[in-house]
Amino acid sequence: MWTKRDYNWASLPAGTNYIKIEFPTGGTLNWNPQLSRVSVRYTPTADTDHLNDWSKVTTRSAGLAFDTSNATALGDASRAMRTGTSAGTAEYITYHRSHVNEVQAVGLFATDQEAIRDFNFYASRDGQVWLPVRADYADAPINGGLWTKRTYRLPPERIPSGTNYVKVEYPVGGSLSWNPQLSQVTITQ
Ligand SMILES: [Ca+2]
Repeated sequence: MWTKRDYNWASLPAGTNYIKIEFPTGGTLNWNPQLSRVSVRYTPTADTDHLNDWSKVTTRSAGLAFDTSNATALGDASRAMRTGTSAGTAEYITYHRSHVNEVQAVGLFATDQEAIRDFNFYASRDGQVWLPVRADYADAPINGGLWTKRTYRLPPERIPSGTNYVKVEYPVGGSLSWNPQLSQVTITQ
């Protein structure tokens, strides 16, 4: 006659990276007790940068600024935009987050003014070597249909394992420095 005992911990302290299971000491039988199975469940945590300031951004290029005008029309109090329309080096922001699992980003496009030129997304293990990651997206009209809100998603299966850095790159060129605008970025770890 044996007894099967299921142990459960509802939650562990935040930031826990190691778990130790200790066997009892002493007793009369070295083969008792026996550890049958261990499972660890991990709940991803998501953090959103609303682009109200640069506090959540790790690095950024020089030619970016916030646009806080037309907050009601665009449904967002602050967005990050380019300050010029150079067709040369692309403007960008990067985030350093360990073990990135998923990324979502919202871009706002003045589609009554010019066609959408997409943001580009990159993943990196070390912040040096960047790999492009193709994003899915869904569009919704805003500002009475004059603008388009494009929600990008980089699904977990497309993000290389061990990704610790994410780069969001603006399109180059175009006719309007303030188009497109980056509304928010959510990184799930
Ligand atoms: Ca925002």
